[in-house]
Amino acid sequence: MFNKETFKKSVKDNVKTLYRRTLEEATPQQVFQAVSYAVKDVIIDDWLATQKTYEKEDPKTVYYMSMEFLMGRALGNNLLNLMAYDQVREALEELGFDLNAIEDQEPDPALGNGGLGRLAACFLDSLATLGYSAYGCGIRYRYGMFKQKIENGYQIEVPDQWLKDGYPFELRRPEYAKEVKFGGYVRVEMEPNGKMKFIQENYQSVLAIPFDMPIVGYNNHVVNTLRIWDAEAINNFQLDKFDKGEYHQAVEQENLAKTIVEVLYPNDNHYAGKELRLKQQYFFISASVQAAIEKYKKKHSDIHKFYEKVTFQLNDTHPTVAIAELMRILMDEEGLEWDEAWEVTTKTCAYTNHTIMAEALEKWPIELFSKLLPRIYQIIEEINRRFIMEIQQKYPGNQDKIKKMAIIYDGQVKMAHLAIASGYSVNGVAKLHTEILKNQELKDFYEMMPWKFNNKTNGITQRRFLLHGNQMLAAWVTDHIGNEWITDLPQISRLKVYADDEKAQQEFMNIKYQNKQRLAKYIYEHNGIEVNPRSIFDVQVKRLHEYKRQLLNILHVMYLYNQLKEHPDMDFYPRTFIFGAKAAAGYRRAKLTIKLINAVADVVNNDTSIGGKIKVVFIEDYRVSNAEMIFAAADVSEQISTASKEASGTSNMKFMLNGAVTLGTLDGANVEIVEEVGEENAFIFGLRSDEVIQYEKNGGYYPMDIFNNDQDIRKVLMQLINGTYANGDMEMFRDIYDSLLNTKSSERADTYFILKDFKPYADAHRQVEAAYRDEKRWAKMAILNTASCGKFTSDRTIQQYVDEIWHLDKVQIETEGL
Ligand code: 4GP
Repeated sequence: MFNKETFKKSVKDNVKTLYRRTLEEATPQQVFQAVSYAVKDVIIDDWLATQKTYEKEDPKTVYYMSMEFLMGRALGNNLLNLMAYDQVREALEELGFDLNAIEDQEPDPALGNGGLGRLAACFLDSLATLGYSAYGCGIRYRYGMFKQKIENGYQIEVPDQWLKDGYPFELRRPEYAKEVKFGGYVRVEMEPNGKMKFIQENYQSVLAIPFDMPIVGYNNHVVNTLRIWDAEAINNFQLDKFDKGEYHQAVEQENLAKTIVEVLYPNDNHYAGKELRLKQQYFFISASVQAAIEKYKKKHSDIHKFYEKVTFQLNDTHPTVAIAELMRILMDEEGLEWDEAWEVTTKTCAYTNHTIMAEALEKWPIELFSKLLPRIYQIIEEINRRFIMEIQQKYPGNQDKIKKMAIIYDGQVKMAHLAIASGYSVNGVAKLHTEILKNQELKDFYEMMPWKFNNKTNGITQRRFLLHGNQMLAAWVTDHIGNEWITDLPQISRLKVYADDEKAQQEFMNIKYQNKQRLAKYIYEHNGIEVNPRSIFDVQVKRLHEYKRQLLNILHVMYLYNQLKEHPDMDFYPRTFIFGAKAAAGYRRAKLTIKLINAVADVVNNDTSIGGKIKVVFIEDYRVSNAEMIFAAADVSEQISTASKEASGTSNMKFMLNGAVTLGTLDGANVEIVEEVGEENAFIFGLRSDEVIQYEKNGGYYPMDIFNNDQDIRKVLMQLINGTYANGDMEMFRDIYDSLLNTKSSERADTYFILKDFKPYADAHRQVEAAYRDEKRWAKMAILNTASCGKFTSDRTIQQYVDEIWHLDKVQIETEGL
């Protein structure tokens, strides 16, 4: 139980033991550490109680395997979930500190890129809050997602040294270390009983050391574990190796350990094909699978029933080697026959697909794969052989099916095919996405095994993105409908009765205004740009990717600016266009788009002739912590991906929760958002997914027609190559211009249908402006958005995974006696 006085004492003691300082002498970072250790103390009791309960009740456990967990800061969130936020704030005030300022000292653990990694974090929060036994399994990257600096308008990547001061919420668990082996060859031995034994020899290995982070459930004493693996050399410079002349091997092992967990690959929706990445994948998977089996065996003697107590959810294809690793351990270490091991494996592993972008599909060259993971490769070959036989049986003589579905084909190992052939469930992340998987991308697989396919529309945790991120609105919601929404978001629909209530409208919009002021202050402090909190805050924050079409957004800003210059007296409601986005370090065009946004910002923001009616802001280093503040302050949520390309999107849900109105295409979960809130409370434009797919089948469209016939668009595009936004440099943005019009390259012109959707987008913006001018209408729309987002809680998503895929048992924690 939380006790204020004990807590204060614990903070003081921590500063003393950690830093040999008094509280008065401590730096802000040291105070943060001391406070966090005091909070961890409180958590540990529940953590122990949870593990005790799990041991006693032996519930089925999900291992959520993911290369990425984009957790965001833990301190504030943990306090809220422990129901101790207010008391700790008071305790700290009494000690002379401001909790918000202390929270700001925490580095953002950014062990993920974007959507898929943040989804994993929301899922862990929901699993704990709903009372399910779960582990997150991942990698303790020494450097997470890079920090973004903007210099001269360009993105600069700066290493994210999140561990430099030590991270107080993690716990090193060397007693659970596991060895992971790479390379060498497989020797086959015949055992006396005639069984073949496969032995990996001459390999290099590393020691995987788990670090556990507590995942605190909301007000229920459940504390689950995020287990991220660090690597250490197995035998630090063995002297006998020197003697035997194996110096080289010893150093190599040491290097392998150092490099393997060094850094997160900063790609979103994109596969880079690097050997080190495959090493990372096998590293954390092998350690996690070994740990899961070891834990199971502590309580159970029959490994054939492993799947009754354990399930592995593979977060995209990155953890797919888990399938072969489980087969390997079951056969080579537990002595199961192939068929027995296959039965266990195929009842244990399930796969989530997060993207249909072709460039994101993982395909490993056989040579690289088989060298690095010789035994795993053998097993995949055998899975493939048997799978092809199945295909042949079902479609006799149909070579085309084999070509399209084989796991190994054309010299490559196709990880998605392995996951589908071997998993018991394949799910997409929004209705539309799942339909596209079934009818287009994975059609052949769906036809062959329809029962595996299912949809789990994504969700987000309202505890971080409303209760923590927007405390004023959270309090207002609770005042009106009570606090059940915190664990039962559909209750928020009870706000609907206030949608027409003038007082409620004013209060709601006043909170929005205060949140806009807070963001305006942040922008002023970080960008030196003054923005008007009375203007429409129109926001697009997400990874920078061509399919997400930040380019469409900024081209539209250029168009509006032209309009304003041509018609200085036009009626124009002031607009602030806010962007936040990291581009993968090697993604040239995405980085150039960032430059373009900043270049437009420079010109527009400094043009006094338009009287500040348009402002453009690029928020540096978009990440979970500033996202919470940005969502709270948004009026308009830009969700403008080319229809069919965004699997779900989750920022759309975070905006909606905070009362922003969606301006978007019918893509991903936008479709379901509109279903919930009603078309009249969103602004939908542009090509539909089936239209996009049809164009793509026909080789695209001819954007030059639009360029030739639409003077507004023509003018905007010409400004890319006449130096308007580049101090006269006509080449700076030519690549962008070319990508939209030029057919000379192998690339299709305007792959993402930006010009095609431009005018409908501009029209939708006009509707947004008109709606915003009508204050009551807007307030009503905003309230209805918040009130209609009940479906989009990750609690609902997780409950569906539990009911329809995992079948976990719900647990209640007994805290008596602690
Ligand atoms: C993302 C999808 O792009 C996004 O639509 C979805 O909401 C998110 O996963 C969670 O399901 N994909 C990735 C990726 O992050 O790297 O493929």
